[in-house]
Amino acid sequence: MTKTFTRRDFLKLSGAAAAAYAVGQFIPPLVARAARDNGLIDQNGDGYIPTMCEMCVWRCGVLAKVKDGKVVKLEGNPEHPNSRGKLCARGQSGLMNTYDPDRVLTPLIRVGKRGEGKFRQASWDEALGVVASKMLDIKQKYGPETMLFSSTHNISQPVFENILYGFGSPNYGTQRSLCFNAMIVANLMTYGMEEPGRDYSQIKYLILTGRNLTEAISTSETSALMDIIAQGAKVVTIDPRFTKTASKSTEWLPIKPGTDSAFHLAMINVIITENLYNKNFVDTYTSGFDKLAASINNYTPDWAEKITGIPAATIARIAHEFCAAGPSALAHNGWRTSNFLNSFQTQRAITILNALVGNWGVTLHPAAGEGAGALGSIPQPAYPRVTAPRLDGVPWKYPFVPLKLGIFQEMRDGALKGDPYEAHGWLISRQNPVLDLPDRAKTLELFGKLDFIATIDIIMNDTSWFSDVVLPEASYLERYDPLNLVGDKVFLRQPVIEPQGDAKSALWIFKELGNRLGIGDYFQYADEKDYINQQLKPLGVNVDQIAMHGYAALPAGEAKSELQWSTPSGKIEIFSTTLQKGGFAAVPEWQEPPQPTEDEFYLISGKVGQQTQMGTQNNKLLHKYEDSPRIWMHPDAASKRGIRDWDLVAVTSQAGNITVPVWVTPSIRPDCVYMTPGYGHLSKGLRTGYGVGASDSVLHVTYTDPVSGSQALTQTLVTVKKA
Ligand SMILES: Nc1nc2c(c(=O)[nH]1)N[C@H]1C(S)=C(S)[C@@H](COP(=O)(O)OP(=O)(O)OC[C@H]3O[C@@H](n4cnc5c(=O)[nH]c(N)nc54)[C@H](O)[C@@H]3O)O[C@H]1N2
Ligand SMILES: Nc1nc2c(c(=O)[nH]1)N[C@H]1C(S)=C(S)[C@@H](COP(=O)(O)OP(=O)(O)OC[C@H]3O[C@@H](n4cnc5c(=O)[nH]c(N)nc54)[C@H](O)[C@@H]3O)O[C@H]1N2
Ligand code: SF4
Ligand SMILES: [Mo]
Repeated sequence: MTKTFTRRDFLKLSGAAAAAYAVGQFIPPLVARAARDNGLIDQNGDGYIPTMCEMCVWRCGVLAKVKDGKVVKLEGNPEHPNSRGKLCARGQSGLMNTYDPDRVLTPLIRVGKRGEGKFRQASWDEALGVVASKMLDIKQKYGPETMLFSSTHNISQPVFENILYGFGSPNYGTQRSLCFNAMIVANLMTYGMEEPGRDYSQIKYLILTGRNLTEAISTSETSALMDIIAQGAKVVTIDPRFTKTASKSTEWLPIKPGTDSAFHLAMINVIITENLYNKNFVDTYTSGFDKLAASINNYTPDWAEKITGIPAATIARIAHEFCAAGPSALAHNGWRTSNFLNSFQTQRAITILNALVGNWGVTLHPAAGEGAGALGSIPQPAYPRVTAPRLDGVPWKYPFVPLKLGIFQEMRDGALKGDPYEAHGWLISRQNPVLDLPDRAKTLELFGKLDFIATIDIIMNDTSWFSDVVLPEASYLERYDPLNLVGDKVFLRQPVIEPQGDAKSALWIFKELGNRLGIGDYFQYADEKDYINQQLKPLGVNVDQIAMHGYAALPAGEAKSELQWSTPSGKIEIFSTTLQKGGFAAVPEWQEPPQPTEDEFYLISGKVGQQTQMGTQNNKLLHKYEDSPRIWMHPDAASKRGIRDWDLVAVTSQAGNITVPVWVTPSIRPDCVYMTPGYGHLSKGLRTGYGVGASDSVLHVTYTDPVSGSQALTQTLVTVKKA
């Protein structure tokens, strides 16, 4: 983490800058303008400009040190609540996101065979013209629904959505079903909200089920976890791997994958049969407790011990400790909860455990109101009505998957099978489906069938590599984006250097493409600053006025009632009538996952602190030899197969096979192997990342949970043999 940069330092610095703001000759015009208007840099053009990180979705506050028209250092902005003056390793390495020698800096049009990597440079006018005419061609010949669109969470995403909904396609793939569908749908069914907020300051007892907070970072939550550990809170980590979070916990339970719901059901059994629950809370604020009580008799700790590998006495003890902490306890419902087809049951059991200790209003709260209503919106017409069914089967095959979440892997499979119709084109923005979807061969097969693929990215990622047109976005240090809401403030991303080459902001790209598609009415802003000024209008400030500190405060929102839930009964639904109507288990139940044979392992995927998803492996500052990804294997499993540390092994699943070196380590159960995702790039346009490691997406079999639409990432079984 970086040195602490105090608010005083910042004010001192900006005061000094304001005193002498003549603009030096090296300063690019965009930044020079900001400097002139706001006094952010001194006469040599040097200074700190506040903006936001985009090395991951937390968008911590950054103070970018600019010298001679170049960014030379990124510091945390102490005024930002997520980072509070700190940046993680990825945030610190953000310079290389901008200065990566493999950046795509002009629009590219494919000249060789698809996937051969031969492109020619083109002007924006030509490239956008090609994209628009191909898309309109597809619309005219086959219908707008045969164009696929996809993008992963980012702040210009609502503007991207104007392209697809304005164009008239219902087929939109986001990361959500690969990430948190099981958690969100379970929360909706139980609490009537997507994700409650957590108040760490109140937590004395925390159960983390497959939530690796110290590596799979959520800045504010990760530091809050460290704070409560320092203050003596008990933390129980349930994970088949000894993660860094496990190492910081009071207790690590190396559970057998896919059996978490058995563990939680047994906790519920103990809590109910021994009357440990908060009767007053349960009677007043929940519905269906009796039906739960009648359903858990068989789920004893002895029963769960055989399934989970966790001793019955440990399960019973944890149930007791959890209830003893009362409302100061929290069972965390995780984030990437897409592990098994039964993960939805795990999620429901977790929501119910929280209800049983009555922690609502103490450690759990309604999510803070986003305050979005306080910002101005950009006018736009209503979207055209779409009658075509969605390729992902939502809602016609998957009635409980919210339309907004969708099922990305099913959209791909529907398009590939032509069920209910074939797809012809794909427009991708800020996403890497070649690596993020399970079963890479299938994704590439679909790529092979499509008439047209275009990608908007900053580098030649694997998806760009297989595209017909690549449109280069300016990096996050080179552009404006729509405002980002965090708590009671809106934060500004502003360019700290001029875009390199011909790269452009997403706001510019989407508007220009929209105009060429004949849907310009969805993009009623003159330029990026005008977009932000329209957002800021109700606050009575403009972008130049907030540039100095990089944020604006929002008026206080209405306080939300703590004890209200938007469920059919208005209570926390332990028994879900909605699930019952859909023919699904209305109280959580045990559903047995597939078992590995003697020969097989569960394949575990999981984040590491120094990389983000599938997108940062080409960053030279993050790429180190010791990070060279190996597959983890327990010493017992290795010696049984005559495998030693660093041996190359062939890993095979029903979907594919790869070769990787082994790390023999007791940090994993003997029936599991683990791989870091995001390696094994196919694009030779990534000169640092290419040739490093292998991709677990080659091995993942596509399994979709029928209730939530989650892809079950740990459900894939593999064999491992010496290569
Ligand atoms: N540094 C960094 N931080 C990130 C990200 C990143 O890419 N890099 N990505 C962000 C995103 S998008 C997300 S979704 C979150 C993910 O946050 P998490 O969900 O916490 O992270 P993961 O590493 O995906 O998975 C967590 C753990 O689940 C374990 N696991 C797998 N199968 C099972 C099982 O059956 N039972 C149990 N109990 N555990 C199991 C894995 O061993 C792994 O340690 O992280 C966010 N933060
Ligand atoms: N095997 C395996 N698969 C997984 C997971 C796993 O743990 N293991 N995790 C799942 C989860 S939780 C998630 S959230 C998804 C994430 O997977 P994706 O949704 O694909 O997210 P990223 O890998 O972050 O890809 C983002 C792309 O954005 C590009 N990019 C970066 N900055 C910019 C920018 O400023 N502008 C533009 N236009 N592009 C930019 C990067 O180059 C990268 O190609 O993967 C899922 N798939
Ligand atoms: S957590 Fe790290 S990578 Fe993510 S926004 Fe914050 S500093 Fe950047
Ligand atoms: Mo995610």
